[in-house]
Amino acid sequence: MPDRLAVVQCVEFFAVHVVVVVPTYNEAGTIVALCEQIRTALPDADVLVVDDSSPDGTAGLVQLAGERLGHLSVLRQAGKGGLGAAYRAGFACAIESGAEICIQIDGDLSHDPAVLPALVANIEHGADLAIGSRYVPGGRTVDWPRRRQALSRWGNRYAAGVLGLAVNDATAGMRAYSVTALRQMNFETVRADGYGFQVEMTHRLVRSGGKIVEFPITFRERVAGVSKLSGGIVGEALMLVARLWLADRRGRRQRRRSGR
Ligand SMILES: Nc1nc2c(ncn2[C@@H]2O[C@H](COP(=O)(O)OP(=O)(O)OP(=O)(O)O)[C@@H](O)[C@H]2O)c(=O)[nH]1
Ligand SMILES: [Mg+2]
Repeated sequence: MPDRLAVVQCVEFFAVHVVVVVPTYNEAGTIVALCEQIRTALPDADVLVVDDSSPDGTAGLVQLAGERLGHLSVLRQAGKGGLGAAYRAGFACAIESGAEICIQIDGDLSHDPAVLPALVANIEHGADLAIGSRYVPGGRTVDWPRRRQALSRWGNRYAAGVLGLAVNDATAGMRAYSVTALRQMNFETVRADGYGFQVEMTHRLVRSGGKIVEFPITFRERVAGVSKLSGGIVGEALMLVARLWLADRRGRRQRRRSGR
């Protein structure tokens, strides 16, 4: 069972180095507004957009916005490599720049940046991972088609049930990690590339004894652009849960044999 902390509601001023990592592939319709909203929510944070050479020119828009907003840069990847690869590269870059807290947020305005200070506050109060959760009381999903909602709900139940994660929204894309926890869990070796990345990261954090807080958020359907969800990504996540379950079982057996 993950160690549970009470959710911190009040937001205070902080002096830690926060980097907000935004993975993008063809998010030209929303990325500038998102960066502006992040700047308003967290005026002192650095924003790092990790773009996989989006054909719609997302990276160029970020560069222009960076000249106006400051503390906003773009990490250009050679081609579409998946969400996991983008986050691994973004976290590594953020940590190298001295980040103490790394935040994840989608580039399509599905997540409200106004919640970011609350996520940071929860890390500052001792959590290793603060999740912006759709599936705790107060959390919800707006305007998502029923089929998409069902996939997300049942995907979460499957992952949490099979792996015993005791987390309500293990696939959530809006999160904050303490860099200490990221280092301890060797995030560079996380293998999943699609949405399974969130599940594999959650699993690692739980297994390493990390403290998790889930904070309620409202998730909205994207306002522009198209979804990158594919059958391959869902398949990868299903296989991933099976792989992690087997690894857990192997670990339990080895510990029993060695009497630990
Ligand atoms: N760099 C990078 N970003 C990606 C890739 N795939 C998805 N993303 C970004 O990851 C974030 C989440 O992806 P979405 O397609 O919005 O996923 P979703 O929110 O589950 O699905 P929809 O909102 O229905 O599209 C968005 O900012 C995407 O642009 C990728 O291969 N590389
Ligand atoms: Mg989205």
